[in-house]
Amino acid sequence: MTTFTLPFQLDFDPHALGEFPASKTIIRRLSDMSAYYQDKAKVAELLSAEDPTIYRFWEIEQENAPRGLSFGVTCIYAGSIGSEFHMTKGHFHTSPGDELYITLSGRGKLAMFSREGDVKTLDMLPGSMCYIPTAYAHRTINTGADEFIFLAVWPPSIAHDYETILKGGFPQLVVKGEQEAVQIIENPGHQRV
Ligand code: PAN
Ligand code: ZN
Repeated sequence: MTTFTLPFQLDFDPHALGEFPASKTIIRRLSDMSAYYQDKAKVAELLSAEDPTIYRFWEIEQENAPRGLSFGVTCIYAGSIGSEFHMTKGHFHTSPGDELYITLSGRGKLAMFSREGDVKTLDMLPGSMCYIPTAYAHRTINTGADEFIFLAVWPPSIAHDYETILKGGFPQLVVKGEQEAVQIIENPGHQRV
């Protein structure tokens, strides 16, 4: 477990995240995410040859919960599964706790939706900060040709609900259209869970 004496400064290179002093490193490969992509034939084809890493994230959980802030860095590698760009699983927060995403490198989208039916898709570019209210499920998508890397900051009291997305998906899909255009389309398989 990484411990820091407060206050502290942390300098890190987003392109050398192996050195990030995380207390937890999570790797999501295609085999962990086959249920999340629409093109099941493409998933099976890719998995028969290799098991590509889709993204990785490094977390530092605040040890004095509920006080303080937890934070982490996510790197989504460039690529797509069929027409869908590489993306995170996405989740709801199950207890009150908003979150900030700050883009460090690359380009992507932040897909969000609330149970009340509000759907938002925001751009994430270096220098942009996105505010995610508690009630919104959130997923990030790498729409560029390079690694997409962002910093996330959240209160340590929250828990993550992945089940709802696993069962019902997001209402929107971010896909590669004609001439590599980034398109946001409706997900015909989305179910309210
Ligand atoms: C982020 C995410 C991270 C990975 O730190 O956990 O980007 O995405 P998934 O958790 O959906 O796999 C965050 O939103 N924390 O709350
Ligand atoms: Zn979150």
